[in-house]
Amino acid sequence: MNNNKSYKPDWVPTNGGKEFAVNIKKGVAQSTNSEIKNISRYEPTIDEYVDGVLNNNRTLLAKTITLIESNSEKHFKLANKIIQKLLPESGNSIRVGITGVPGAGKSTFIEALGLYLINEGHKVAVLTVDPSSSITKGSILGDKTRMENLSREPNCFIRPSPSGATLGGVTSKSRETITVCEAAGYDIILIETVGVGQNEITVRSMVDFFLLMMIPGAGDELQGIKRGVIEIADALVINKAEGNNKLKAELAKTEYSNALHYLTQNTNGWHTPVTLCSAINNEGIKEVWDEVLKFTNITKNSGVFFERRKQQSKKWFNFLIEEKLKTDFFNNNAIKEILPKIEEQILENNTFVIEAVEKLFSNFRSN
Ligand SMILES: Nc1nc2c(ncn2[C@@H]2O[C@H](COP(=O)(O)OP(=O)(O)OP(=O)(O)O)[C@@H](O)[C@H]2O)c(=O)[nH]1
Ligand SMILES: [Mg+2]
Repeated sequence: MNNNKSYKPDWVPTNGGKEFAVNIKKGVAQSTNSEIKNISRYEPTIDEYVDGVLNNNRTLLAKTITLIESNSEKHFKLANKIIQKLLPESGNSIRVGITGVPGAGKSTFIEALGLYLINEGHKVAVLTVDPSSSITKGSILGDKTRMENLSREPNCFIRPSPSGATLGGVTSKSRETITVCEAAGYDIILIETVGVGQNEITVRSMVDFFLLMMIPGAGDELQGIKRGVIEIADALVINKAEGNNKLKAELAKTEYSNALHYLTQNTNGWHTPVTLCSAINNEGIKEVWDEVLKFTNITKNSGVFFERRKQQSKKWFNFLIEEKLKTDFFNNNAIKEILPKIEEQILENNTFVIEAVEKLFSNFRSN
């Protein structure tokens, strides 16, 4: 075949004239460059992942978190091996949880705080915990978690929660994600969660300091704030305290400060403060952080800080055992086969529930 850009097909007689107008254009040959092929399929080794995270290679950091968030067994095992190697390098951070009703200004506040902290020489990782619950019907934070100025900072890493995750799922993923970010050198971890359902409790169980963001003027009921949430907070921050709102914010501050005298404090040796801020105007941000620093100073000196982390690890351990038991049980072949039948029997009132459970477990144990 000739090498010209266009040529006559084979069936055209060699001495064929212009009546054979057909010409074939040579297309672009498929790339045989094995290097290019390998790049797209390239799967880093465990050590490459580990070194990448430790050197804050953002691509490998993001890839590691993707492995953690994956539901595939293969990825899960790989992620575990990576985390195991990263564990000794983790733990050196202040973990702060931020909750509040949708629209309170959490993301705006995190952006302002993040920029302030980076300016102070810190490295900041921002995670969001936003499970698709039956109440929120999917992601509330979703696209809104942009934090555009902050996301441009080289010393900031923002990771929105995995989409479609359940609360239990988000919990397990977020904890591991914190570990990985700490190993990558992020010394401040900010976790945004929306004040719905069990989220606050979940996030409380993985942070050192828990901040409840509120807005002035709306009653507690309107803000969906239950007393229980105030009791697990280490600081109350009233946002949007500017202009016409300022006076209302001051009033709210007095009310909450008074109320806090009658409530159980969340952390031993720490009196939950109430502060004002205007995240959009960058006001009151440093004051909030000063409280966090005061808190870590006091609790580290008293040992409460470290004791809490220990207790959190213990609870986490128990939680994972429960999760594993559940997974093993429902993935067991015998259970998978017999469960629908027993459910049917229960619906038809053919068996007692307690008896059905016994039957299931004896099948589970013998398999
Ligand atoms: N006036 C005023 N508006 C603010 C302030 N902080 C945030 N906002 C506005 O409030 C709206 C909600 O802010 P977000 O930061 O997205 O609130 P959020 O709590 O993260 O909301 P969700 O992620 O949906 O739960 C936006 O329009 C912000 O511009 C503030 O200090 N003052
Ligand atoms: Mg937000």
